[in-house]
Amino acid sequence: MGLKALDYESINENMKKVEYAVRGELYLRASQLQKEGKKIIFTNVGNPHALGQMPLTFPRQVIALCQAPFLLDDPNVGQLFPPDAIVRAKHYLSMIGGGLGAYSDSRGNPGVRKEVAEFIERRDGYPSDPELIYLTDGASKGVMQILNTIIRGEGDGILVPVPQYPLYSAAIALFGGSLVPYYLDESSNWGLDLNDLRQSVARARSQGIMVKAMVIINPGNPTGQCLSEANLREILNFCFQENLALLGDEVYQQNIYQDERPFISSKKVLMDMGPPISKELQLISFHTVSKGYWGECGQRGGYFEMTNIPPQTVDEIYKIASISLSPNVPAQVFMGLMVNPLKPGDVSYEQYHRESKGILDSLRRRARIMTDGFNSCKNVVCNFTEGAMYSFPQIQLPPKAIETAKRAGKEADVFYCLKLLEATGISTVPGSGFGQKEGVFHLRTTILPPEEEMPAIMASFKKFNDEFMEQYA
Ligand code: DCS
Repeated sequence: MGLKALDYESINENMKKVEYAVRGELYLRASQLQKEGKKIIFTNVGNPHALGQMPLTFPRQVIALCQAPFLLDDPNVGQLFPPDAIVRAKHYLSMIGGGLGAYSDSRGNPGVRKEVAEFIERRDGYPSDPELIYLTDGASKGVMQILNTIIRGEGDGILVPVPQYPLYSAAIALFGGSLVPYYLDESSNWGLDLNDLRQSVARARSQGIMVKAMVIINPGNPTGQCLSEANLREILNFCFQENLALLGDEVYQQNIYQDERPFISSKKVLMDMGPPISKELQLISFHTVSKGYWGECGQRGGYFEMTNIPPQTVDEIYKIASISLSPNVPAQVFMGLMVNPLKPGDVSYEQYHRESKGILDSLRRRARIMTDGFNSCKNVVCNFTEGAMYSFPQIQLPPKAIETAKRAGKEADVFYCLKLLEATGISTVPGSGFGQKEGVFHLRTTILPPEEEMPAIMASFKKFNDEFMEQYA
């Protein structure tokens, strides 16, 4: 008898090529240790609520009312919910029609898409068309939809930063395309070197790959850098010259921990540049409710905005989205609330402002504690986390450690991270999961553990690291 359809030997080969380190060997071992009763600090995923961050009160009040609309008819509703939450819940319920239990349009609810467009207009100072905004189940689904649209086969290349968030490498592998790496320069705070970029494109073309698009992650994951306006301009010009679409992953746009370079969107820089580029360059920008001070990862809300994409392509993307019927509807309400937040004077504004500022201020302090902590360790150097949610220190492993790892059949950074996990319970992701230059090692940790626990975590890291470095000196 021949192979069955779902026998391992006969399944989609592209699936087997996919690697996703954020939930890889380290994570599995950490879960195992946790089951055995060890206290694990899960800093492998940017999942704020899992590490104790409290949800913002106001959006949860609104969503609670949307989920249980009969509460709105309860005479006591005003004792449990503030008036602005009640008004907002009624607003979404009337906009959504069938309530949260009904499928929406496959692009998302038109009213929420209009709120997203208004947010983009306020942010960038340029018009945004709700018809070109699609709501998605987290930014991940949007990224996958777009990569699926671009990639026809192995001959299609996507420029991806290294280090990168492995959603990109994984999705490109799954769709059977070619990842074309460009390296971020650690010594210039993970800046982007245009010459290196040009060489990457030339090399790929000489191998017969048609480079079609470039991904940027701003602020960076895992690298934490914030791109300057000048840098974005260079990138856009480069894409224009090389005829590449730009995929702007801007999910960390609220997560900024320095004041010199406030977040500026690719869309705004593109529009500022004026024609012809502003009318021609194809840009897709992604956003989510999972990050920022929301951190509502489990709700799975996201959107992408399409700029200069031909209507026929927009329709094809719609058609494919329709196969999944509808993005999460509760998440669409979260997205509406995120892009259309409370204003000064609203009854719940003060609390909302206090909560969101509290989270961002604390993240800023944690970014500092973490970077300084890493830089105080032997053989560890770390760029400051300017944005996003991660630290990505370089671990300068001694040759003896690299040798020992090799004998154990492990990448050296995996070896180090496993030892760290066993000794301290700190669960990180080895740099090899994101890509790094040959012979250079890193780990990624989130800056999300509770602030009051941070000094102890860093002290325990330092103790482990410095002993490790002694041992393998
Ligand atoms: N883009 C980037 C750069 C991300 O870091 C993430 C999530 C996403 C997109 C997708 O997020 P959502 O699908 O939730 O909107 N970051 C992962 C990470 O590195 N740790 O946690 C999740």
